[in-house]
Amino acid sequence: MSTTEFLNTDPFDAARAAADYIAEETGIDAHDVALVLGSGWGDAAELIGETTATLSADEVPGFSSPSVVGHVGTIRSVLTKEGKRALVLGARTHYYEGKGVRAVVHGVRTAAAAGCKTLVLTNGCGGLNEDWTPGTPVLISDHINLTATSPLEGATFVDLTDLYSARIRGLAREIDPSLDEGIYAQFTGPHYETPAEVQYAKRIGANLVGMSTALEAIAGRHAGMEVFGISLVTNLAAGISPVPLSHEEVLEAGHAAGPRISKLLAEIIAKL
Ligand code: 8IG
Repeated sequence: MSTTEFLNTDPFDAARAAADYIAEETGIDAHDVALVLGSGWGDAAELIGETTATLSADEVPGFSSPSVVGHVGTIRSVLTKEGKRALVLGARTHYYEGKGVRAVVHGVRTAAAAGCKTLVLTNGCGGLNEDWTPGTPVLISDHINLTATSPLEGATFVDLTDLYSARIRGLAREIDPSLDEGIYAQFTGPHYETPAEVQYAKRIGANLVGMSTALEAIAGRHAGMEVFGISLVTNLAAGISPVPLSHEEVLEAGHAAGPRISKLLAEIIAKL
């Protein structure tokens, strides 16, 4: 499916076509849980189970290769020890890529069409709480959508009161009681915030800032999935620390967090 064809197709038909392709190529008629891997989470899928099929994102209808180097461009079918089928989407489309909101949530809609009842969204983001040193995982309890757009079109009035599943957050805290919760503000990016924008985000109630997740969560809820979101704070948001972190420190912290967040994610999926 070319970009033009994709834009001219009903988004739910496009998701159906992608899900049919995935079922055909993986040999799995219905997946149970979808996992979207954000920055810092690439290796976290390894512990979830055994990968039984790997598709390149650009071969699946409506998907395209990620434009950010380091973002994994594959779609994998993983079999967990508990016998659940996980669809691991390593190919997130960001709003800042300019492909439109339909493209941003195509993976989420495809996951729903592929049978997924649970949507696990991960991301790397900036933190506003100084206690959250780089490498800290934080459960998303709610979001503020600052993109000025929605994945829903027309008179689609979806209730978002309990968008981020309290049930799954509870499971995560049973695994690791030290996990904090935060409110995620999705900015459009691709630039990072100014210090004034970070203070604005703080005043309106956010403590995590990033460039993804909120639009996908809305589409996930609309598609009927139970949504769980978890952020990896990879840096303090602009202006929060008087001493700017070095890029090396950030990379090092993210790397050091790898085993902890991988194990956490695997244990959450095992408990769903
Ligand atoms: I990694 O500080 C990462 N992604 N908007 N702000 C925004 N996105 C991010 C940040 C950040 N860090």
